[in-house]
Amino acid sequence: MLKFLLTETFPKGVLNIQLHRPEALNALNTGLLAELADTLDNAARNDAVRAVVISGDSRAFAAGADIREMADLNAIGVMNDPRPQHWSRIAAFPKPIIAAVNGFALGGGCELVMHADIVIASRDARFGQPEIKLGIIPGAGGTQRLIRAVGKSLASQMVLTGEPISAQRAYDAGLVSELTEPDLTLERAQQVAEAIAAQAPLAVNQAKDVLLRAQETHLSAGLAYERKAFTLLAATEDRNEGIQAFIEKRRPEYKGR
Ligand code: DAK
Repeated sequence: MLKFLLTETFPKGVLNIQLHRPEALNALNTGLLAELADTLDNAARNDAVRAVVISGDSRAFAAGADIREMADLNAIGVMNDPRPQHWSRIAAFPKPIIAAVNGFALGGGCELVMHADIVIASRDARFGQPEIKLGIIPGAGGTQRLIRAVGKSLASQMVLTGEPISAQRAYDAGLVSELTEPDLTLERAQQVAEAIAAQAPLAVNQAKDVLLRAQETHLSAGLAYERKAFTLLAATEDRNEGIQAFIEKRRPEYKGR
């Protein structure tokens, strides 16, 4: 029984996860993060799930880590904090994640957005890393992923001033792939997730893996990694099905084999 999330799996292979702590603007307390990591672990093992949409509500995607909870932690508490392990499990989820962002995505909320493969945002969304205003710095990859997403100058400005940016700015900088009207964000994210869920699952998972690898490595190693994944997929039934369906002018029926 989940306390901080609402989940629904749709027949076309999309799992929707809604962060649900509206009284705290969906602040990511330890319980919520644990539920999210557990839910994704289960989804990784469930063949019926091909893509995941993570959303908040109209006011906030998530306003960061739970500041009240953080206030109780001393240095030893931070060292023994289970949250980095939850974040690692979220980062290791092998299927595509689409973030549907309305309202605030701040601190850990912005970092969660950057754990998604694709970000669809409402025109009223705000993205920021305000930790500096609390005397701390981002702790779930915010400095590293933000710089890769928006470049050095804008990332440094956001992290060092703590000031948020608009959805338009986030879109222009490449943090967001599409902007929508506020009441269409979730619907659009679901459409994108369904489009992915209709593709060959093994190819989708390999594509995600190789795309993420691009952030970890230099070009020649990344290209070699891509070549290995490409070759591996030549051994799948779905690759034959995809090509055969094109030749026969019909829709492919992928089996994940
Ligand atoms: N934590 C706890 N409660 C929060 C919250 C948060 N981050 N953000 C908002 N709330 C609560 C408010 O306290 C308020 O509760 P009540 O007073 O009604 O009980 C309720 O949500 C509504 O918020 P406001 O009344 O403040 O709403 P406004 O519209 O006036 O302002 C706001 C919205 C988003 C501008 C404001 O709430 C705000 O500035 N929130 C804090 C944003 C923030 O600083 N976020 C960064 C938190 S630090 C780590 C990994 C990650 C992190 C740390 C460690 N490890 C792996 C070790 C991440 C750190 C952070 O994210």
